[in-house]
Amino acid sequence: MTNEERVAIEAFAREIRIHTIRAIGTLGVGHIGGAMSIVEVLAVLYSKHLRHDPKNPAWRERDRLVLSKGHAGPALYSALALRGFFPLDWLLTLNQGGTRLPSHCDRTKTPGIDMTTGSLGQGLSAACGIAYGNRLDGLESYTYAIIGDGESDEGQNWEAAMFASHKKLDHLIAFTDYNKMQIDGYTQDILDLGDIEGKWWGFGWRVLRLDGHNVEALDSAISLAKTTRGQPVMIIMDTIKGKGCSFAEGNLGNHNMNVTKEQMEAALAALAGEGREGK
Ligand SMILES: Cc1ncc(C[n+]2csc(CCOP(=O)(O)OP(=O)(O)O)c2C)c(N)n1
Repeated sequence: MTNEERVAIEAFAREIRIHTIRAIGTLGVGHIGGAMSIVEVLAVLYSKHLRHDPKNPAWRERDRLVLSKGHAGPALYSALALRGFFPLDWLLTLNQGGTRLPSHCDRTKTPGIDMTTGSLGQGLSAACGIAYGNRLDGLESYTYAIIGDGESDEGQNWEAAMFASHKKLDHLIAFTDYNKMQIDGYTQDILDLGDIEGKWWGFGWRVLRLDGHNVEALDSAISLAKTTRGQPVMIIMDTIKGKGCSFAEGNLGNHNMNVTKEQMEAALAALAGEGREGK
């Protein structure tokens, strides 16, 4: 990745954060923590890897994304709006009456959303079905899925894991947003995932691990994943829940939190400052 590319993707990530914080802050409540931790992967996917056409969201040859942790929808909506799938001002209608942007992803409401999610544990199975179906249809499209670490406590993921490797779904690339937290505490305390890399490896997946806020590492891993043949790929992203949002980062209560106008404005000012300094 060139330096210019890195700077552009990091700027895109900052914009995703800004719009997501503004959308949730305008509503006054929302899933800020788990939205912030997937910002960089969304920025890299929508800048470089995920084939899409904002003017034709249903383009048959597109790549698909299943955001299985559907409560992080607001971050994906910001990425989609910035890419031109719909006007940016839709973001300020988040989860309000008549909106096309519900708190959790709904493929029947929002252009660019490929799968309805929110009931945790189901998205990877859906992604397997999409990847398998696309292969049967002779499409070269990749299917991406993002699952949470808390969500990984759900047994259905492991059935999907077995299915994907059994069917050699090499156009399926999944990410675990390993931010170590879930709704009511640390994943380690609720239901520990133990050797998470070993588990995916044992289920027959190629496993990569990286800092999920490093856009260069994400870009290299996704490139490598796309060249993998004969098995699906799991990219475990070490992330920070609430990353880059002053009132949420480091706060164990950041899963679905109330946001005051002052908190929102302070967070937006900090991000604008980073942008000016070129951080
Ligand atoms: C089947 C199901 N059970 C419970 C919930 C409630 N819930 C919403 S988010 C969440 C925690 C998810 O944790 P994680 O996957 O780690 O997401 P993140 O911390 O990254 O936001 C839970 C239990 C749900 N949405 N679906």
